[in-house]
Amino acid sequence: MTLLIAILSILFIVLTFMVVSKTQAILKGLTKSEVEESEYLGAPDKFNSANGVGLFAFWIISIVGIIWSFIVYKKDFLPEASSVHGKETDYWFWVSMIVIMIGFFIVNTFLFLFSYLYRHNKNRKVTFYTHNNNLEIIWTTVPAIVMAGLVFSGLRVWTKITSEAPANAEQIDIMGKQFGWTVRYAGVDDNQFGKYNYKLMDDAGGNPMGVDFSDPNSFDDFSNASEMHIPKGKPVLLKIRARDVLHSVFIPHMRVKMDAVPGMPTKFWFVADKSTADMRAELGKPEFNYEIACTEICGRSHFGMKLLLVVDEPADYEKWKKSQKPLLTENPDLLNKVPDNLKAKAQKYVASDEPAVEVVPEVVASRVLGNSSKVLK
Ligand SMILES: [Cu+2]
Repeated sequence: MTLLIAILSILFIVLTFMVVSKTQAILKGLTKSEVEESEYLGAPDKFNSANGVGLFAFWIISIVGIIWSFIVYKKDFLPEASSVHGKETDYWFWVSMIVIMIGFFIVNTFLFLFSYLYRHNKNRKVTFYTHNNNLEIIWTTVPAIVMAGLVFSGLRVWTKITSEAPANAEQIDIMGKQFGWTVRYAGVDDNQFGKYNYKLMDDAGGNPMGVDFSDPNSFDDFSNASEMHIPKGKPVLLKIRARDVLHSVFIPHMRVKMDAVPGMPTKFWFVADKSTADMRAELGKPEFNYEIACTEICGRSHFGMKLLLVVDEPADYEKWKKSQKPLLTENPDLLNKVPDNLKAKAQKYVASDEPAVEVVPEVVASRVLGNSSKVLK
């Protein structure tokens, strides 16, 4: 690779030098009184032919290269979208791509063909042709109509994607921080999120998302820093926030992308229509997993900022939700943050029917580090 770059660099320098010296020679030629007879203008028709043929050959090689690279690298494209809106955006992406490519090929074919057909010939006089109204009307209106069609159809899809989420959407609170994602669910008892406040964010205290425990809706909220589950075929609304710097939620297979901005909550709703199991079968890859990546350069470990995404069948999803432990159960010390008048209500989540587990400091540390592995005594 280094050798190739070196050869190309030398070639570039040599060609630049040749262009400069030729230009100087032509300029010198122009100062002569008998321009028509000059050695540089008109005389070397064979050079003009070589240039014309070379330009057209360049275009043919380019077309072959474009088609070849498309065929060879098609296997690296993302598979068909796993979300309802994703199929629609993909459709319009390809419609735009085809329209643009048709225009690109027509314009460039004429450009290179004309530079060959109408190369200089001393026996041919240039026609002075100022304009042609009909031609201008055609090449203005046709692209205008096509472009307007693309813009309006895109706008229609975009309005739908960014519309309010359906009322039955499964809501998930997702927070980006250097360097990981943490998700919170509203809990199976009330299905309501408790409030949060950035002032309450406390990694050491087991509350990295700043959940407000003076709000009883928080009591059954549960959180996960190692994976996010969503149900297949149901609308999911991501409530997106960032704790420190700009991040961006990116689920490539779902065609989901939305910035996470500190101090400015954003959202994105979508319907996943292929479960993790469906995708494994479709791709023939039993180890396939969806992932949520960060697509905003957010610091040194940006590249590692990802979260496992599991798309479950709705029944499995409900089962998974029930198996998750509320924040209060995971970290009983959080009971101290509950106001006295609500302690009785919160107690239910702390003293569960299971035998009391003693939480060792490593549990808190592992949660803060975004690692779900629990170290229990
Ligand atoms: Cu990030």
